[in-house]
Amino acid sequence: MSEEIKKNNYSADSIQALEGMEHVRMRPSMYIGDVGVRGLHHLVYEVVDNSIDEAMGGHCDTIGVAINEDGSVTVEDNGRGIPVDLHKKEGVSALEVVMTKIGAGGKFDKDSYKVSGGLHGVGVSVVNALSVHMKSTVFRDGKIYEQEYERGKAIYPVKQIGETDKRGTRQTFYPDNTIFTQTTEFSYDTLSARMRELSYLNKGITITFTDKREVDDKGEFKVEVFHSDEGLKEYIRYLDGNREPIISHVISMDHEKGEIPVEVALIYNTSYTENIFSYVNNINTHEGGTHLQGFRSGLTRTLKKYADASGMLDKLKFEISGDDFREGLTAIISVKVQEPQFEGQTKTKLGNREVVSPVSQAVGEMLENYLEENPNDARIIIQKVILAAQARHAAKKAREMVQRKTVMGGGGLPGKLSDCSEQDPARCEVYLVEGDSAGGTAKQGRDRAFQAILPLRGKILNVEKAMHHKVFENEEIRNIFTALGVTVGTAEDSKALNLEKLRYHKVIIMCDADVDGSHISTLILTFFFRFMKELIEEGHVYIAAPPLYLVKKGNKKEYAWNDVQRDQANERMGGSAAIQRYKGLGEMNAEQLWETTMDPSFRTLRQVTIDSLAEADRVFSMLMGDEVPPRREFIEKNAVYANIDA
Ligand code: 0RA
Repeated sequence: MSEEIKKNNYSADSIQALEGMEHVRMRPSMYIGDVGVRGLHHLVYEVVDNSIDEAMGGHCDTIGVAINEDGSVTVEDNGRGIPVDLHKKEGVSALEVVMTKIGAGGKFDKDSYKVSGGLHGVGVSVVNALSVHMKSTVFRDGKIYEQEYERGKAIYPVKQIGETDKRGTRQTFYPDNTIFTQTTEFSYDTLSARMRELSYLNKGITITFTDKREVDDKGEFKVEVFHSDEGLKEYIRYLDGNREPIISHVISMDHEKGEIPVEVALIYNTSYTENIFSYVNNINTHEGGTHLQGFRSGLTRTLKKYADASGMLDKLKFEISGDDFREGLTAIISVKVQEPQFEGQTKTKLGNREVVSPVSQAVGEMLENYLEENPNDARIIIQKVILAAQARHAAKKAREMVQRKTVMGGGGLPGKLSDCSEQDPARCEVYLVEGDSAGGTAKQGRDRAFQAILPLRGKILNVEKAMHHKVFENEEIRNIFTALGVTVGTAEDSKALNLEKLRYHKVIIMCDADVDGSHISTLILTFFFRFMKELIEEGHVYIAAPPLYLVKKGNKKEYAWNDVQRDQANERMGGSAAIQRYKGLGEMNAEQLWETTMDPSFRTLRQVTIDSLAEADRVFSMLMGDEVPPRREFIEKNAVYANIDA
């Protein structure tokens, strides 16, 4: 038994422990963020985190994660096993303390690598409290121990159930549907993406992910094995796999400087987008912070110094800005911080000042070495930076045009917009509709009090492949900006978006329910993702779901969104009903469009959310990039719904 556990006065705390667990059940959002889809998946991350910690401490190398047939989740590692010895004062095992006491998780191992992070690190007892049933199995000292819990309470003391030569910990939990009222169903894609991410962030560990809810044609479960020997270097290759690199290697480094482990990898590609993903203690810091600041300053300082010395900037008439060094850059930065201070709206911004300088120095050294050793690549990077500076000036002019129209233009709303009469943005919604004809139907069908319609002409510009000034020159895109009322950003920060003036709190993409329609939705989403990310992050973006079929017999009619619904409707009508397949929105009349897709009391909207920025970026770069075959296949299989929660 290690020191810390002895220090704690458990007997005095035993009643409090129960209160703590009750508190978790009363206010779950305080511990896991929310009780929706995100919070549900957070339970798995919490349990996996504990095994990752054991691995990072050098005590295990394999973690198994499984969604079981009954919908529960099992996480197993080959670590030392959570101690089960009896605590004299408390009269219960260390395992029971860990499982049933809030704030006990992992902390009792002083030598542990454990670093606590944001929402994570709340402890496995929180998962236990929010599960109808949980079972811990420990393989330790040649024996197998077990304990089970219901809604966080042990139902029997730890018992030995057998002998083994295995070592490790296995945790199985079944989330409580009275807490997670929306759903208790785990998403394969969400968990798989996170396990992949974790394997890149923690090189050397093998994570096996199995879904036992279904079997394939061969009667086998879906299994994925994630393992990365090269960590972030490989992660960059994975993320940028659909982009074309302009330099010969991924630039990377991995070292500890002044107590803070820093890992960085980056590459430059032919695109015009900047993609930097930052992590603290394996948590994606969406809002950036001091580590990102250190990264940027190290990158700018080193490249600028090299460029100045090279003489390549001599003829340049423009100042080069920080942004220019990051066009076509994909980078990942991962730091481990003992006591992270998380700030910002979503608590995903690192505040620790002491992180800036070590990261900046590490990045500087890494780049200096690379540029030195690869002069050809160095020249290519600097050329790209110069081009970016030139394009930025062109883009600035184009943007100012949009700005003038948006801010000053008096009757500056696009002519094609049919606005609503309501003034309060919180109650207003705008439908972005594919094509002028469907736009006309939507205009007739809508409730003009609060629903605005903006028809978009066919395919909008693919922003993934266009230079920024082209984006701002594009009429459809300008129409979207002006209709939404948001300003585009400033010279200092071209991507800073001002959402305060947003004229509609629901922005609804309405396209045909076919491959072309989903391609157009994807184009619009790509535009939002690259230029109005906050709009998605703040939950303003939705996808409308028009029906696929009208099933009609006599004066009975029903709509169907899939084949099963269609057949059921037909059966309800006694069979042989007339079935109309809608090939597009245009085939519906105004009344039908209203009652199926626009009437708030009946329609289903799919809110667009981003689980993982990195995965979303990869998917968009694939969907919109040059590699056609994977795109076709992906769109046909998933439409645009890969990153969308129903
Ligand atoms: C603290 C001490 C010891 C093991 C662990 C924590 C531990 C916790 C978890 C959580 C999931 N898997 C885990 N594996 C190990 C034991 C220290 C020792 O044996 O000396």
